[in-house]
Amino acid sequence: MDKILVARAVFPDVLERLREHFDVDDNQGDRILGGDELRARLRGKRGCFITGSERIDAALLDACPDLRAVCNMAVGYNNIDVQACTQRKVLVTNTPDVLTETTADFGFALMMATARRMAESEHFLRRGEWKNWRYDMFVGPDVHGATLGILGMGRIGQAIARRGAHGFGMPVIYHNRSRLPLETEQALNARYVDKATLLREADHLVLVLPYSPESHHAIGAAELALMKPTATLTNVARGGIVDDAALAQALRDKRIAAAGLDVFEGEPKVHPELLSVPNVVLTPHIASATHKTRHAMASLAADNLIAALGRGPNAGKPPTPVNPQVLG
Ligand code: 8YV
Repeated sequence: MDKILVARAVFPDVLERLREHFDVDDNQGDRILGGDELRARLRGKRGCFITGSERIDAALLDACPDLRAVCNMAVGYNNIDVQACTQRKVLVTNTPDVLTETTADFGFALMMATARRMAESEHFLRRGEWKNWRYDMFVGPDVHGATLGILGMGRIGQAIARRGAHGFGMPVIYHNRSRLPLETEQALNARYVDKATLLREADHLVLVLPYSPESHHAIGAAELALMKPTATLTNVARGGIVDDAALAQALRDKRIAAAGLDVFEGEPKVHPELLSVPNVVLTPHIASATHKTRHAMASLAADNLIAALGRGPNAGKPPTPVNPQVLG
């Protein structure tokens, strides 16, 4: 039986299914496996089930030459050096589609909570500071009818645009590496603009682009300076796309009205300045966290691993490969 590592705690039924096919080294204690320990546990394994928290790089692959499949329980795979995997004929898989609508729900909710100052006003109430109603208490910008800006118009970006366009009457502007087909733009009430126009015109800007060296600090001081002082910024993509220090400064200076962040540079650490500014809603990377979706993500990662190592009904045909050329 092939040996695999399940690097993090996972749903018991998913683990059981993996045990039907493999000799499983699991980590249900969920202690984070650091560099050396991850390397030691991966040695001799043919496959691994990981999450966005584990890093797979060339050095690790060289130390674990038996490894043939790296299956991520996440749609984003910036934690994996895909090129190094492809060069060594290691298959990489991710979990697209199953989390699109759930993540879009959360992105939209975070944007609304940010615009309507829900966290800030809740903290005020909990501190016992609510003595009187006032006409201007926690007023903020409207969401309905405002211009929704989307940076990164993939599956999740489009699902957020749909919510804004059809539920809230929002004109949508977007910037992306490639432009959407005209029919899709029309269906989403979306207009393609350059990045500077997006920053200047959006009332609520939502980031949904993948993290890569090209998107590192795509939003920094210069970009924040282009935004409207009444605008909000929401990030449900990856930490590192936003320069958190520059954002904290912009929030403190009221350069923009507010931000909603589900992801952070160097998470689970959060920039200390972000913890002290009031006009930011902070959540611990939970955009895909519904029972159904997390289970679907884990099941899909397991399906990929089982098929990648030549087992089960889809043997040799993992459903969502990132580097399918390895299969060919
Ligand atoms: C995961 C995510 O919860 O899928 C992604 O890319 O960011 C989240 O849905 C996280 O990466 C854990 O694997």
